[in-house]
Amino acid sequence: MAPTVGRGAMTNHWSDLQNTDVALIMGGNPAENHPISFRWLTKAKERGAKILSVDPRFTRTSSKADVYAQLRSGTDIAFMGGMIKYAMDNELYHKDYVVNYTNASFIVKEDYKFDDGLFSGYDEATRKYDRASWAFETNEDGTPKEDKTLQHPRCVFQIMKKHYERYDVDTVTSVTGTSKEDYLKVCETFCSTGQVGKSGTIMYAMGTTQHTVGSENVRAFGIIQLLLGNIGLPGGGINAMRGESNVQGSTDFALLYHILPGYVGMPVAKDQHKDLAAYNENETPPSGYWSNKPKFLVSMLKSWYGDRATKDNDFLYDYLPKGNKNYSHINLFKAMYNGDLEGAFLFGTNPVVGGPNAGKEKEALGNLKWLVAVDLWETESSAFWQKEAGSDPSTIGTEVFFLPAASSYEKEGSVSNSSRWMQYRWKAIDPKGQSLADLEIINHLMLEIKDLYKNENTPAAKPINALTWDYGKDHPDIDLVCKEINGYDLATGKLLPGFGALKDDGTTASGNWIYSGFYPEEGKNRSKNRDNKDTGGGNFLNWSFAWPANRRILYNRASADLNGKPWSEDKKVIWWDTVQKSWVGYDVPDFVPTKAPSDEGGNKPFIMIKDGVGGLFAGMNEGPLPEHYEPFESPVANAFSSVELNPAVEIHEGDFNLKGEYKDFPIVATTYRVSEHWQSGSMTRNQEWLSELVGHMFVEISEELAKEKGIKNKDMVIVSTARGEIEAHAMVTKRFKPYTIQGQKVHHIGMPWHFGYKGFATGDTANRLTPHIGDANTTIPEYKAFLCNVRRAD
Ligand SMILES: Nc1nc2c(c(=O)[nH]1)N[C@H]1C(S)=C(S)[C@@H](COP(=O)(O)OP(=O)(O)OC[C@H]3O[C@@H](n4cnc5c(=O)[nH]c(N)nc54)[C@H](O)[C@@H]3O)O[C@H]1N2
Ligand SMILES: Nc1nc2c(c(=O)[nH]1)N[C@H]1C(S)=C(S)[C@@H](COP(=O)(O)OP(=O)(O)OC[C@H]3O[C@@H](n4cnc5c(=O)[nH]c(N)nc54)[C@H](O)[C@@H]3O)O[C@H]1N2
Ligand SMILES: [Mo]
Repeated sequence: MAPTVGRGAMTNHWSDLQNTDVALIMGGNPAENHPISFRWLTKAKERGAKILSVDPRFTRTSSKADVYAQLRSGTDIAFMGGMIKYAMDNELYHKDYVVNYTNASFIVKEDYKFDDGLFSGYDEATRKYDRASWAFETNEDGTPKEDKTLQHPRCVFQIMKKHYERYDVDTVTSVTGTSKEDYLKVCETFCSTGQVGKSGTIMYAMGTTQHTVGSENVRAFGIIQLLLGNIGLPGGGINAMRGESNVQGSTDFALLYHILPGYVGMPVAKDQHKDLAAYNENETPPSGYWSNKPKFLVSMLKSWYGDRATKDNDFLYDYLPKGNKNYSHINLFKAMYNGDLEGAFLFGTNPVVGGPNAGKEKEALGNLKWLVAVDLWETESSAFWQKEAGSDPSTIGTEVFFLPAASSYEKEGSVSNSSRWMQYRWKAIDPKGQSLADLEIINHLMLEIKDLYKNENTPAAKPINALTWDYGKDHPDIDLVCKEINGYDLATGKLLPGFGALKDDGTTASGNWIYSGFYPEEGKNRSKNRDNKDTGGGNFLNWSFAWPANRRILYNRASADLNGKPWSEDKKVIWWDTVQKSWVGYDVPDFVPTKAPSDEGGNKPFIMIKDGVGGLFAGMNEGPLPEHYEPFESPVANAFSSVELNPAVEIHEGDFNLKGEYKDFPIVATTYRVSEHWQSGSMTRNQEWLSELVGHMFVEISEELAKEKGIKNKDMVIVSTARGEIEAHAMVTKRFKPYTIQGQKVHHIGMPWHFGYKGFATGDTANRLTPHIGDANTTIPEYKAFLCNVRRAD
């Protein structure tokens, strides 16, 4: 795992937003997409806090902001790189925090180089980096060499300073298209939170991540927050506003292809992961909390395979799928398109509307032999073969099965929100017709599969036969599932008190270590906790269960100084109590509670990270420091180097991902959400009242572009890209403005992606336009920046 701060979750939490002094909202539009956040931001504003909105389009969030800064889609690293430089040049960073709680003082190896957009170790043929030269020089005991004065030319601080020298205000704003005045106002206001006694939060979502540089966008946030000393403090942090109601829970439970539950890495490498011993040796860091990883993995295997998993058989580690393939959405659909997949389950997903280059993804579905759709409605995806969908059913051989699913109100279970809170929800009404809860569907399915394979001894059958699956035959008992996730002491049969009790010898079981402790032997399922009393500092410790260990603010040890005293009275969370000899305060300490500041490692607050400090310099697939690259399709050449596209991005060539050139497609386009619709629209375009509120597909066009093209408000227009064309109503608006980018006028448009042909509110699908290319670390598609053209539809 990359030693970064802030994962795909909030480091802090929704109600903590009330504690902030400045909220930088960049790459997200919470007023419309996460409206509850404004309950807390409004409280912060009443205390005098400032809101900054950085978005290519003036949104409802921007309308509530003190400063709005416009930027061209896909240029956030330029924007943040300039802010990092601003903070360093003007010495606005929190010096004590930077020196002691980050790797600013670490000495980087002599071989490290950065030259014209490329870091040392790049292999052009594979588009991959060898990271060896990005390592730190080490002392004899293996710890990094340091220069606490931050003067050494190869210390991280100086390397960063040099790296961002090129990100001066003129260059940055010529790339982003932001007015210099707005840009400086944002930098000045946000960097004011580097002062002791102040804290600033960064709130982001898909405007940040849906780029070929999405992960590095988040890294740039990490760097500025570490420089300003904002990580671990109330009102601080990096706060990923998650999307689907349970997307947090589903990633926690390994919906992503490259992880096991609780963010334990999948075994992928042939040699390093060939058996449990090899995996443990290569994947267990010598220090930091991840040094417990073998306990998490073995306990997970015990929960899957029960008594069949023994020390002698490596706890059946061998049954975990292995292989170094990228099974992201983009790659799965490419495989489907190429005919490499026989069948697929669409479990609550509608890719014909929501997938990148959706026209091609629709074609790809036609290459399947069978497709199972589990959904509340028949969607554009499960009905992709119909004439109505523009298909010729006589040419499609895919057999489609539809399983009606129960909606969230018709079943019980938990969802985990962005704050990492696991909240139980109870059933309100019985499911309609034949629809079943997903858990029921999975249970039936798994029992059938086990029955099918029970007499087989093939490699595919073995893990299925070994799996313990005993939640009940007709109706699974959800309480048993909850308890399995929490985990048991197998010797006593008692529920575990938390992940601290997990062992790697096969005597404990837990389905997901980060949730261990939510259902202890004493007391009840803590995700059902509903005490809405503020237990101090804006935390509500008795409302739901927050992973890990009911902790609300991650890295909260960093809110106190080297001696364990809060940096300021206003921003205290936990502190060292010299009488009780323990960390106490408003939150569950993100630290060993009895480890004194003077103990070995007692002032290393980032316990998940090997070195115990925040990573300003940290290895990602495209380098140790965020560097600006242009999107896959861009209107200008990269002003920072001669490397145009993120050099570590996997390029998908062929007709699945045609690339548009500036001469044909000179306009920058982005896609986003509206309050009135939800995602691919199945949930909202099937509701009359929401359909009436936003009834048609539309595209937002600036007054200037409308004038140039002779387009009036409500005219039908055609938006085209190298991938396809769609028709939409023009919404001529002041919310977009043309940019001046490197001296050249560039138009920018935007549109929602909620539409399809089903339901009451129908319209063309924006994703027929979007490219099929993803970020270099996560492969999230670049939905937010591409090139198009616009013309009247007559
Ligand atoms: N009503 C409603 N709420 C939702 C959803 C919904 O469909 N409807 N979906 C949910 C889901 S799954 C998710 S993931 C979240 C998404 O939440 P958000 O990320 O807030 O959603 P978007 O509207 O896609 O994008 C946010 C903003 O990013 C801006 N943007 C585009 N490109 C860039 C860029 O390069 N840089 C910057 N700084 N900004 C850019 C867009 O103009 C847009 O205003 O919302 C969730 N909430
Ligand atoms: N251009 C563009 N495209 C995007 C984005 C963007 O910003 N721009 N955002 C992307 C993002 S962030 C996301 S999350 C994806 C979402 O993409 P999808 O997940 O494909 O879209 P949804 O509409 O959320 O699909 C959910 C489906 O689940 C069904 N459903 C609802 N509740 C249940 C249930 O309890 N059980 C089952 N089985 N089904 C249920 C709904 O009816 C719906 O059809 O889209 C992505 N696509
Ligand atoms: Mo999402």
